[in-house]
Amino acid sequence: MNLEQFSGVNAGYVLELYEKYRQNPEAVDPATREAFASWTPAEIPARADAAPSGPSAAIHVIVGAANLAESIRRYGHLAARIDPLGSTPPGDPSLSPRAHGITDHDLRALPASLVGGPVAESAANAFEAIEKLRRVYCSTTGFDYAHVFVPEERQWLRDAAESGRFLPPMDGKSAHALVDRITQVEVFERFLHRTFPGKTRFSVEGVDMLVPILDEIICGAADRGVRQSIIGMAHRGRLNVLAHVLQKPYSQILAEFKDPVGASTRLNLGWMGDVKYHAGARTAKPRGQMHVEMPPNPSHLEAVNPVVVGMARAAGTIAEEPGAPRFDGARTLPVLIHGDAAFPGQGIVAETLNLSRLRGYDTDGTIHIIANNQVGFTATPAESYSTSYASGLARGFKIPIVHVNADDPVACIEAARLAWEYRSRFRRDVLIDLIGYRRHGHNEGDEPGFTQPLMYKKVAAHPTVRQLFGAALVKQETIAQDELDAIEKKHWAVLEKAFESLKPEEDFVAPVAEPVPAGIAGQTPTGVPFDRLVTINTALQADPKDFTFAKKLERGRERRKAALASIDERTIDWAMAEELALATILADGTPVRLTGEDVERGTFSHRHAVYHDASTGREFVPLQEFPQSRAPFEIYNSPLSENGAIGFEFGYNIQAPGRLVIWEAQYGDFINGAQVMLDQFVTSSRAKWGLQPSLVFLLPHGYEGQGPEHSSARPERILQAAANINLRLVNCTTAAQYFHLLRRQAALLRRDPLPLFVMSPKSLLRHPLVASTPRELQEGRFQSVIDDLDMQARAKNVKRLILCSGKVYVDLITGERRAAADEVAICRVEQLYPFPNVALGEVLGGYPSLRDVVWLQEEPENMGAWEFLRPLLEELVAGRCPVRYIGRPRSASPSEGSAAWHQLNQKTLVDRAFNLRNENEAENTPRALPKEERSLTGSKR
Ligand SMILES: Cc1ncc(C[n+]2csc(CCOP(=O)(O)OP(=O)(O)O)c2C)c(N)n1
Repeated sequence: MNLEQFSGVNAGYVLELYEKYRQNPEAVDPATREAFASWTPAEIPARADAAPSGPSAAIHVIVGAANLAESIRRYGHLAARIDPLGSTPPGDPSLSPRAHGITDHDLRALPASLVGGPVAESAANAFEAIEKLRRVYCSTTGFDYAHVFVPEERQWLRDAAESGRFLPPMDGKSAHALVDRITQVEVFERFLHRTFPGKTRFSVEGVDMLVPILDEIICGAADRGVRQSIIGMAHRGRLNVLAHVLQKPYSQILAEFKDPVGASTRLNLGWMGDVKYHAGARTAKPRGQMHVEMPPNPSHLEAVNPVVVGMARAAGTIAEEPGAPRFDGARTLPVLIHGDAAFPGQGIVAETLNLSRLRGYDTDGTIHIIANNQVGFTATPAESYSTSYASGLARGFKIPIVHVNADDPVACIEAARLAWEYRSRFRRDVLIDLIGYRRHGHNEGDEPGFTQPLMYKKVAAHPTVRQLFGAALVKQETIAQDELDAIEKKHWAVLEKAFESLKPEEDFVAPVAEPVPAGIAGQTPTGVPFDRLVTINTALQADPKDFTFAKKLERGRERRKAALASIDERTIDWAMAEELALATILADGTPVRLTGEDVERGTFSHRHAVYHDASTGREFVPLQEFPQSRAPFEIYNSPLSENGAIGFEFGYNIQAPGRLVIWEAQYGDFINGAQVMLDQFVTSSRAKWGLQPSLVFLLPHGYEGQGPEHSSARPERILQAAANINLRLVNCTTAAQYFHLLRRQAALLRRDPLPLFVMSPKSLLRHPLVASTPRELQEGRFQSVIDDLDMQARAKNVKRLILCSGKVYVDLITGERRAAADEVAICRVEQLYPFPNVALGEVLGGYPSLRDVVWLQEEPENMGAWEFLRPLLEELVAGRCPVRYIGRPRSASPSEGSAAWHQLNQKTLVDRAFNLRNENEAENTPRALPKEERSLTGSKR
């Protein structure tokens, strides 16, 4: 036997203890002293990695005992009985003394202090201490925290588990309260089951302890002064949590089950709403001083995770003072409830966990609970994840995990208390893996026996947690059987009464968004007096003390300093317009948050909102420093995520509707990685849930020869989702337009909030034709349509009106044939949605001799705005002349891959635009699907 076999922490621990003993025998407890007294100096290696070849039996026994203890702490959860359906835990060989070359007899001869920790204090010897350790680690709770790398946290978790200090006392009063709550949870489901047979409710049964766990966490947090808890969860158990944790009235839930067709709210065809198990809620009365809130969520599992975390971040962000805002996580507690198949399967979970420790995203810890019913629809764990547990992903993020058997209420409450205390103390995420089963099929009309016959035989014979816990309490004589029966009757009676007195038409509360006040957007004044712009700009461009700018950036700063020397010079480029817009918004008192991939510098190295001292790296953020500011400015480079990052900003935005929240894509294309967030939250949440988001998206867009992946922000997708005035989509062409657009969005945050999508420029960021004069910032306002200024004097002669949007306008006006094309006018549609019907109508009215109206775009015919606009334009033109299309032909890919082809195609577009002779040619008219595409859907195939 060689000590090297026991190298590592345990050997080290024993040797450390021995060293302590050698220096001062009194420093160790008497039993350890006695054990060490039998060692001879020659047998003791100086260090674990310098072990001699033949240490005595005493050393091997002592090291074996220490290793056994460590193995139980590390791997004990593998032998824990955490499955209520009784499957055999996998176990681990290292949990037996034999694996360490020792016997129970050996352990009895050793002091308990070798095992260490609280269990040793009341144990007579190492054997007893090990047995106690097994009861902690291998019972109905699996403490899984060895992957936590911070020693202080690991020590705390070890002590928390082994001391049992979070175990709730089960005296008569607390046992009564707990069994009452469990009964309420169960009776609610059984009542719905009986009253609405077969109706989908995604019952909590099998993981009923979810509700008491939430109670415990929320009460713990409320006692510690947390003001708001935000719970994110999917379908499973949602109705139960809404009823019992968020106090949503039974009458309202029952009315939703009745689904009153013909109720007044349904008579309006614009009503959309959502199914009942997606609805959100907020407690009407606080629990203590805490409100509990649950945002609505879509079916897309786990998609609500970053939204909740973003909400918590916004709620904890103190945005009253200018400068950088402060975050105080002690105000808010986010709780996320996951499914056991969804947690490992949905990438958004990893994206959200990755936000948890980032500067701009940290919430001081989220409590995660996996409502683990050991099945996902019909899929088994073996089909759902490659990790050992459903919670495996959390390990990589060093999140402590407590696996707990959902049939042991006391263990569940202990897990909840430990989780809250850990979160509160270390301000980090923690996870409870609540392992139960699913009493019914995936939904209540589903037959689980088709796919899980054995499991469901067990489930059918398995008593509920209420029955098990009740029986145990009766057996212990903590509570009498008739008391249990009375509790059950009481809860039935409450539900029956609510049902009998139900008036579905009145009790049904439909979500309705505030109607949009007509025309406010167009009337919003956004100009800023020149003097004020000069004062603010001077402050922004002032050099901070002892700060060395990078040489190349100094030139840019000089340009910005000089830009307001004259009111009529075209000196304001895109980045400067943005900086002045944000500064004036802050000076008006509206907080701003700007995030996205590399936003601090800007993807195109144009923004420089954060400077880094060239010699020290120190940061300087002018928008946080200028004295005119009355509100905080936060700016963070986001992690490399779109779905998680947008979900987070959406949550932040709906929680703090008075702040201007902007997310910028690296290139507009990449927003398609967040299609779930766009479809499920940003564009539809108003119609489904009555939310009023106002998030701003800056999406670099434009055909510049970079290929299919850096050209299009896919405006067609945004337009497809545009209806009922649910968003604004803008593709504007001047720095001043952008300035007014941002200021308008800030001004409308309270009065007319809508998400804003901006197709933002790339090469045009610095283009002289896009630059504006200070006067345009002072006097103008955002224009949804800009008519052709050059043509107005000759409007009578104009035969073709070209309508276009964004960068292609610059290609047109810089085209060789522009100067000579007297009969062609070019009008910019700066706002694509809401469609500027009136403004465009006025433009058309100004050209009496039109022979055609052309929509010209860079995107292929099946992309861009054309298919959305065509019926609108045809209606507007009303048969006066044909409406034609000029653009790339239909294509499966957004653009050509070669820069040379791009140039050729772009030139062809421009040439066609000015070629009036081809007005009857087929390629200029709207075309039906090409033949070969149609044949694929034809009857012969
Ligand atoms: C993104 C997404 N994919 C698929 C589904 C369809 N679906 C709904 S529930 C479910 C099973 C979820 O299993 P689990 O996460 O274990 O939760 P449980 O229903 O068992 O509570 C599936 C596949 C969905 N809602 N969302």
